[in-house]
Amino acid sequence: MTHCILIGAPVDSGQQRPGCLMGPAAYRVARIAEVLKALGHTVEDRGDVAPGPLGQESCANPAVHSLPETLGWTRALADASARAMADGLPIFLGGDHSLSLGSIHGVAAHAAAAGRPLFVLWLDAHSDIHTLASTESGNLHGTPLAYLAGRPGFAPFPPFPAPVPEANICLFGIRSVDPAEHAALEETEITVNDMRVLDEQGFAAPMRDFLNRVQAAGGMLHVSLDVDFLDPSVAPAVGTTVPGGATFREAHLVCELIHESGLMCSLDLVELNPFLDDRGRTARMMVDLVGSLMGRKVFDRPTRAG
Ligand code: Z70
Ligand code: MN
Ligand code: MN
Ligand code: MN
Repeated sequence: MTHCILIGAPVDSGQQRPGCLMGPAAYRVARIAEVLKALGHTVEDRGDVAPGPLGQESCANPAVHSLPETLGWTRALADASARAMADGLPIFLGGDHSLSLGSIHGVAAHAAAAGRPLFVLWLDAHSDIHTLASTESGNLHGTPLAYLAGRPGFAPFPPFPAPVPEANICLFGIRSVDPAEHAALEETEITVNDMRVLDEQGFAAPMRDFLNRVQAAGGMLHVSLDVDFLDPSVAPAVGTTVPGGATFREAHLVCELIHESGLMCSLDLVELNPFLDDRGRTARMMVDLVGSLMGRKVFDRPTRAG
């Protein structure tokens, strides 16, 4: 039994297709709290976070937009996240992926204070490892991984409390990488399980490899689940659809493996744009995956060791 803390993060400033701000409401309508309670968990809904006050910050890259808004969200979410980590397992209901600049900030502060290594699993079509200098779209939802890895160029942002070592980061399912991101990834130790790797090796073995490493290190695991990790045929409600994503079954398997590991301490649900949904099916799909992440299974049986 886990104490689950729902935190609405209606962030829409990290990209340019309005609608992600409706995400928290859609998850509640899709009965996320009831699904968690039916699995035996306790649930505390802390409502939606309010963005912090707007400053006047700017940066050298003229493409970057909505920087003060995203900074306001980052500060407010970092604070809400650190407080929730002390009380249970926070589930951030997004909101675009720039919310992770704040959610993981708070998680990292908590892990550092607890003296435990933090690991981050990025389930996404994109690598989200732009810096403020390298982004061409100027969409800050493409930057959180660089921020949490402690890469330079985030001057207007609060310093990241304890950068996550590259060896503790795993990208999973990616299939859309910009040239600057490609160059950045090539010089890191970040584990890159792109779709080529998963097509060849399957989803289970690379996932078990990573989870085993987290376990061996006594680590805490943050999972950041972008809707576009999924194939658009099962999850159409995203701004940028990228073909070739995880199927219904592959995504559920990943979630079941994460649950069995018992390692997940915090979760982001990001990029749901309910304005683009088809009768709520993407919201329901995401809530269904949260069910698997939190213990729903068809049969309770000993699982094959990895
Ligand atoms: C591209 C950029 C992105 C969505 C992340 C895409 C970023 N690399 N898009 N998630 N939907 O604009 O920086
Ligand atoms: Mn993303
Ligand atoms: Mn994405
Ligand atoms: Mn984009």
